[in-house]
Amino acid sequence: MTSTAIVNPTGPLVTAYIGVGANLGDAASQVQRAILQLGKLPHTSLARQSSLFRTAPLDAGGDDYVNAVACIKTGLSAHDLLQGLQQIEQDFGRERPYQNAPRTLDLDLLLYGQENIKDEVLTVPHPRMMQRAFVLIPLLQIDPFIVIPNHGPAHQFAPQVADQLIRKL
Ligand code: PH2
Ligand code: MG
Ligand code: MG
Repeated sequence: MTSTAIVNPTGPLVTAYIGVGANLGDAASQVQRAILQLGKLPHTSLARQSSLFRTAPLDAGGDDYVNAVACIKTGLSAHDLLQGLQQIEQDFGRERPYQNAPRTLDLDLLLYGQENIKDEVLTVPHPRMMQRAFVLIPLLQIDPFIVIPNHGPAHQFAPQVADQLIRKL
């Protein structure tokens, strides 16, 4: 990261949730190491992480994914956090040959406090998180009562993803 703006250096940290996925290389190792890297971003600590899950690719080809969700506390703005996530993806050799191509690491900003953000680079809450078992199930594991801004309690979406293959590693 080139520069890091702190939202409010004396104020409370923001709780953010990150979706982590990989289906290229040693996916489980990459996911676990990436989660630890999240806690090394500036002004950021790792609060909780879900189990690692093996999941069937959704709207994508390639091998099964390994997915997890991490909860961090951060003083970074949402956009600086996004830059940090993209830097970690780069450090893990992420390439983007085509949309939803198999990847060594994918880090998606799911939730940033209670904020709704929509601009050219960032949409938060992540617009497809309610339809994805590989996000919802790990998210509910670490926070069963989490509420998605503008959408309500996350658990209400679980029945709609019950047909998607996911199992704890
Ligand atoms: N990510 C995608 C598309 N499809 N499927 C699974 N199971 N896990 C993912 O992380 C995933 C996906 C695009 O980011
Ligand atoms: Mg993704
Ligand atoms: Mg992504």
